Amino acid sequence: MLRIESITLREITLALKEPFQISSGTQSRRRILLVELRSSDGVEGWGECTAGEFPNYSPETPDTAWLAMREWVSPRVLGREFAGPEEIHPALEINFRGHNMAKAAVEMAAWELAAQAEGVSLSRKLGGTRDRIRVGISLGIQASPEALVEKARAALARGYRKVKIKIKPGADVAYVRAVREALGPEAPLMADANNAYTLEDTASLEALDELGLMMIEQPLAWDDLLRHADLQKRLQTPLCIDESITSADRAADMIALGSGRIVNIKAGRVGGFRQSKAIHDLCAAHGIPVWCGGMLESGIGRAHNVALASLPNFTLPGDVSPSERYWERDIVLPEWTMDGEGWVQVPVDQPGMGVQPDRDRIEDLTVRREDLKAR
Ligand code: OSB
Ligand code: MG
Repeated sequence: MLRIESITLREITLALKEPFQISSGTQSRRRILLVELRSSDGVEGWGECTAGEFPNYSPETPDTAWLAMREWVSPRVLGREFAGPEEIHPALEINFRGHNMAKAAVEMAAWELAAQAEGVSLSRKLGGTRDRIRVGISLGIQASPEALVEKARAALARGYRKVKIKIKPGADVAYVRAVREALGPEAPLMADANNAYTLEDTASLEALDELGLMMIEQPLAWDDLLRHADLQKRLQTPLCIDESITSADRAADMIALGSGRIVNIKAGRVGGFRQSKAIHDLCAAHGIPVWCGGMLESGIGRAHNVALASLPNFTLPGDVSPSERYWERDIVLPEWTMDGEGWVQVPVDQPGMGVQPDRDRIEDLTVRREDLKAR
């Protein structure tokens, strides 16, 4: 039985080591919402909201998520008895549209709380089977092809097993081709357009099709599946869908339409771990590989991603880079590390997510806080 007595919302700001540019904008810092659940037995569960500062990836932002968590998510969760965390997402879906990242932050913290209460790792609580996961890096748009080549070369030397190159019109074919030529035909490269193209301007995408990419991620509109299916018929390279898959039903639509052959699962985008597991299972049944995406999370959201990526059909390296790739100093102890072959260990021998929130540091960084309690 799961009964949540209180939810603490906090906002912190963390400066990125370097600005991260995607086709729809640049960010130099993350405004991060953390949620801390407490059960009637005094067990805690932490979660992180993945909404970006501006609604250029999904419609949510830290401010809309804060409002949604306070006004609509918390009242449905606080003081209620759930048989387990899998009952939370259905309760949040009744006559409550959207706000997936707000819902997910609380739902995922409830899975963490349940894992802590049972003394099992979050990985195993979710059905994870791996002891370590392979990871890649997502490289933002650079000032020149030469600058990108140096970043990609350094990433492979560091051990990353997949190099994702952000692209936009004007920074696409020449950039990716330069990396392919410099790093050779075997280098595990992919491109992510974050919706920068339309079916009317596919020349760049057709040129990218010649460069032996593992996949091209979400070239078309953020909520599109039909046009992606048209595009996939014209390309050899598998399309990977990110933004458009907001639920297990949308993943089923992708499979039925042939909109893509690979899925990037971000638990925040789909409303939490229950939907992530459903998408994982559906894709496994259809022979569709999945990998764990990222939203430049702090060590808390990262812990949840590591646990999710330990499920069996996460067969491709995820955007789950170690703490050092993002921050001078993370907010968990220990920080997330990666070895020289691109492995991140899954903490399966400890209860819950396997890292400790650095409370003193989080307290110092907190700029806004609200305590919500069961009535
Ligand atoms: O499309 O995957 C994306 C970051 C912000 C918004 C969208 C995306 C990303 C990333 C980050 O690629 C990957 C990471 O967390 O390392
Ligand atoms: Mg993406």
